Formats: sequence, structure tokens, C-alpha cells
Amino acid sequence: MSSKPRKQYFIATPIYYVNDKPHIGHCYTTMLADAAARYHRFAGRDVFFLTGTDEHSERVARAGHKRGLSPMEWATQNATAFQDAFRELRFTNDDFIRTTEPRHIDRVVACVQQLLDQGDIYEGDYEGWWDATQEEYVTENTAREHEYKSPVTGKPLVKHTEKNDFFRLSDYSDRLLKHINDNPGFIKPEARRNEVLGRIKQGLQDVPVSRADTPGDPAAGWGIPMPNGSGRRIYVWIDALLNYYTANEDRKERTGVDHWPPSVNLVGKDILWFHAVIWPCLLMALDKPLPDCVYAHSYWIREGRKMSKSLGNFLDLPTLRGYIKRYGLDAMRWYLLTQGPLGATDADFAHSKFIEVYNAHLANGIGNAFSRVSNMIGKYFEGNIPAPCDGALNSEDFDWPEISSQHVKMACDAARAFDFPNVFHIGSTLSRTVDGFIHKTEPFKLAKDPSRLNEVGDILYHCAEALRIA
Ligand code: ME8
Repeated sequence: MSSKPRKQYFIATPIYYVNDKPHIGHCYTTMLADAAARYHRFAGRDVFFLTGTDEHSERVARAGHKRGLSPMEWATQNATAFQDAFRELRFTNDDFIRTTEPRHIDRVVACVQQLLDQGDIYEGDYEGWWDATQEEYVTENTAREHEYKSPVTGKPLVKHTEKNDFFRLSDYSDRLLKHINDNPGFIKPEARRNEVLGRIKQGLQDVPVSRADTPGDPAAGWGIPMPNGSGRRIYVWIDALLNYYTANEDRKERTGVDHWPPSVNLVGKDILWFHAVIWPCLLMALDKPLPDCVYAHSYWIREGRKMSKSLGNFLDLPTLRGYIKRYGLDAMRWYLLTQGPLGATDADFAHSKFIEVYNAHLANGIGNAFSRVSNMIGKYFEGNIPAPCDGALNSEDFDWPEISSQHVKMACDAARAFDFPNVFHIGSTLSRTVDGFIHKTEPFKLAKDPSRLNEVGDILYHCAEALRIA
């Protein structure tokens, strides 16, 4: 993400809640990260691509309880569903962290202990608006703005008072503001950066970092205990954010290679606040370098409507699988990565749009160029790619080595800038240039004259090479 390429590249997705099965949103974020990881490996960097599951949520415990399962049983079922799905989608993640693993828990406890020892976490009373569906407190301003309903789900907020442990977020607001101002690429896209800046300028309050068990609640006992003997548990978001750090520490111990800090924390816009504010402040308190970039993409909606549990219109795994079976994984990648909500606006997954893109970009675009070229190679050269033939062709308009390397350079620049739709479009452009070349040189006409077969060979060689590169 940073403009100066460096040897190591560390990209992490959010870790997903295991209260339910994966859907298109989870797959999209991870597919984007996969594309970035593949590009940076291709460019010779030492890549660490991390994803995983966030398991100590109260919702997980409650959802399991409804099915007569322990929180761990339910978490494991769903974590397995995520792992299977990610394997099916051929993601190349180097690690998959589950927050219930000892390698994570031990390190979270050590971090929280450090924050307690330093006085960055203190005990106090908290009164606030609790969004039970999102498991987060909402500020008074936000609560009022949304008529005391969850800004995300619209469910009523509940006033909570409790003894709690607080992180001194307010102590870090000036440093954070300075960091965001000094590093324009820290929060992307630009529109999101401005939103975050606006909110920080309203002031940061200290945030609770633990929760007390409610007796009788299926979630009682689920979560990492606070190391201060209070009997409370570490708030799921603190536990979850630290996964990026704990996974890297674990890798460092196993391989001797330290990938810290993340090059990109890739997230959806719903969890930008946690990643652009709480997360960097936690890192400052722990005295660790901040990620180069927190990139928040927007949302997929479906056939013009927000996807939600109540509408039952989530694009789930079986539906995605259906598309992949019929059109192929590459077609799905193409659609999601070129049409997805990478920027600051939501994107619609509409069946008609999928078909339109499939036909225009793939079947009639790249697919057609490939089939024309391979048919001619079959017909005139018995299926063997002919050798290039210097001087056979007078094609000043088509300096192929130059054209191809320009496209490769543009595609690499776009990939480094995280502009994956553009990477794909550049591939398309190169294949369209092949079409133009065939149109101009008309190898199918030249082939009628056996004495000009070396020219035909030269043309088809360049076509095949350009398509390979595309
Ligand atoms: O928030 N379109 O997990 P989560 C695009 N465990 N992306 C979407 C999407 C949509 N409609 N819906 C979800 C959590 N996503 C926490 C994260 S990280 C330390 C803890 C993607 O299972 C998007 O990446 O609710 C979003 O941020 C993430 O799934 C939320 O996944």
C-alpha cells in the first residue's frame, strides 16, 4: 500500500464472527486481500497474509446455546465453515487465527497486563448506550442522532451502568490526530479519512475494555479473563484487534521473520472506527509501530437492497458456489474485484449485472481474443505457438515489448495503489490491443499465401505473448 515498495508485505483482513456462516461480505474482503497478497508475492516480496475468526463474542455463546451447543462447539463448527470456504475460494492466506487458540489468548493477556501496569487501563464506573446487536457502546451524540436505536441494526439501545476497566483513549487523541494528518495514506479511501478526522475532533472518551458476566447468560464465562482479578472478561473488541499483533508474534517465534507493522489492515466501513482509532491508540500505548494503512471498503448490497438477516437476502456460500460452478472461480473473482465496493460507495450484486459483465469483459472480451488467436494457431501451426520472426512484419504501430511492459507497469502501479478494478481493466485493455492488431494485420488473409506464413507466425506469436501477459 505504501508508495515505497519494501521487502515485506503484511496484509490482514478482519477476523470474522463465528456466530454464523460466511457470506459474500467476508469472502469479498478476503478475496481482495488475497489479490493483494498474490500481487506482492509475484513482485518478489515476503508476504504475510492473515485472516481468521473472532470467537469470544457474546453472540457466539448465545447462538450456540439456542442450538444446544457450548460456545466452543458452535465456534468450532463455524470456524471450520470459514476455513472450508476460504480453501474452496483458493485463498492463499499464510495463517488463520482463531481467538480461542492459546497462542492468541496468552499474548492478549500479556498485552492487557502491560496496559494495566502502565496505568493505561484503570477501573471506573461506566454509564452508556449499549448496542447489544453490535456489542459496542455508542456515544451519547450518536445515540441521540439515531433516536436511541442501533445505527447499524436499528434495534433499541439499552442504558447500561457498570463497573469497568477503561483504556485511556483520550490520552492518545492528539498523537493520533497528528499521525493521521502527517500520513495522508493512513486511512483510505479519502472520504473515510475525513469522516474519522471529523469524529476525532469532537473528542475521544476513554473506552471500556472489559465486561462483567451476567449470571444465567449463556455468554457468562465465555471470553478471556481480565488479568487484574476483577472477574470481568476482556471486551471482545480488544481481544479481537490484538489478533494482528499476536499472529505476527507467533509467526516471528516460529520463523524468525518479523512482519510488523501491517502494510494494510483491510476492513469494511462498519468497523473502521475500531481500526482507525482504537487500534492505533492501543498500539501507541503498547509502544508498537502503527499499520501503514487502514483501508475501509464499502458494502455489497443485493439487487438494490441492503443485505440483512431479517430480509433473508444475504448472498450466502451456497449461492456463491452456484455461480462458481456455472461460471468458474475466475469469473467470480473478476466480478467481485472489478465491480465490488472498493471505494466509498456501495456496490450492487445483481444477477443481470453479473451476466452483463461476464459477457462483455470475459466472453466477448478476453475470451474472444484468446479463442481467435488459439484457433488460428491451431489452424495454421498445428497448435504450436510459432516462433517470432524478426523483420517479418512491418508493424510500427505495435511495438509489442513496449506495449506489454507499459501495461505491466501500469497494472503493478494500480496493484500497489490497491486499485484492483484497474489492474483487471489494464489486462482487458491489453487484450483489446491484440484485437486491434489482428484487425490491422489480418493474419487470416495473409495465411492464404503460403509464402507469407512467417509473417502470420510473427503476428500470432506476438498475440499469444501479449495474451499470456494479460
Ligand atoms: O465485525 N459487504 O466481524 P463480522 C462487504 N469480528 N463486506 C462485508 C459486508 C457487506 N455487505 N458484510 C460484512 C466483525 N462484510 C468483527 C471484526 S476485526 C479485529 C473484528 C465484511 O463477521 C467486512 O469486511 O461482522 C466487514 O468489516 C466484516 O465482514 C465484518 O465481519
